[in-house]
Amino acid sequence: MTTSIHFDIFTLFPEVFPAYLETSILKRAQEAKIIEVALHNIRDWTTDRHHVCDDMPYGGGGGMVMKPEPIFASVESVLGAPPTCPVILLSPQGRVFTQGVAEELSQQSHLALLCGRYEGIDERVIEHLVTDEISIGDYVLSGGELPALVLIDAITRLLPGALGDPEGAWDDSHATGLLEYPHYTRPPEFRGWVVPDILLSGDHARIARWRRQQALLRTLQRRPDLLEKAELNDSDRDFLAGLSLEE
Ligand code: 9D3
Repeated sequence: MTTSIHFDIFTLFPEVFPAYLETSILKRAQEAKIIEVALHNIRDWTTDRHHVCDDMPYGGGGGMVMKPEPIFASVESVLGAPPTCPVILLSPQGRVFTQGVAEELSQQSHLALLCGRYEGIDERVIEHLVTDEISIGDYVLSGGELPALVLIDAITRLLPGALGDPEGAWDDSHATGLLEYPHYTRPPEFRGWVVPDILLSGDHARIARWRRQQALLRTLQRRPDLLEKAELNDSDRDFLAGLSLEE
């Protein structure tokens, strides 16, 4: 069986997507039919002369609200009514996107991504069309387009065959839980800054141990929250215990 996902993106700014979708892994994944991405401009489903997609909020207040009619018309004309696939609204109010959420969504064969703009979307869209709301983190963006690309990128990387190099897939899944060790490439000395000797030693067991310890050290220093969920073995714990004493 072969896994593939069809993404339907509903947006007022379809033109922002192609450059990223036509680059590197996402480009190859589309060529290999691992993913398909269809872009739909919500404005194409307006019926008024000026193609208006926003309006003033009932009850007053600042900003504009996305009107429900063109959103329902676009989503239902592409997906049918009611849609049978998840309809995900990218929204600051959503559950936060994580690698775990990416893994969950990678099990679907069809996903609709609805990108909000303006101050918000008419709540009836959320109540009666949207099945899931996702945020990519606690900072303010201008709309859901970049978050939609973030989802597509993270989900596609999990699909079989999407990463040309199978090492990469292995590394990704096994690195979860810890930050990465530092990477070096040639030259061995650059502006007087040298590559750690051990990496040039050819001693693969010592190199693997050093990398693991660097990953543990960095995670402790920068993301101690990750250490609580990480899968640690006895020698990891010995190393970390030894560190806390040194300070
Ligand atoms: C500053 C305005 N906000 C408070 C009144 C409301 C607001 C509305 C719309 C804030 C951001 C947006 C547009 N953002 C998204 O559509 C969005 C988003 C984000 O801003 N951060 C993280 N994830 C996401 S997913 C969609």
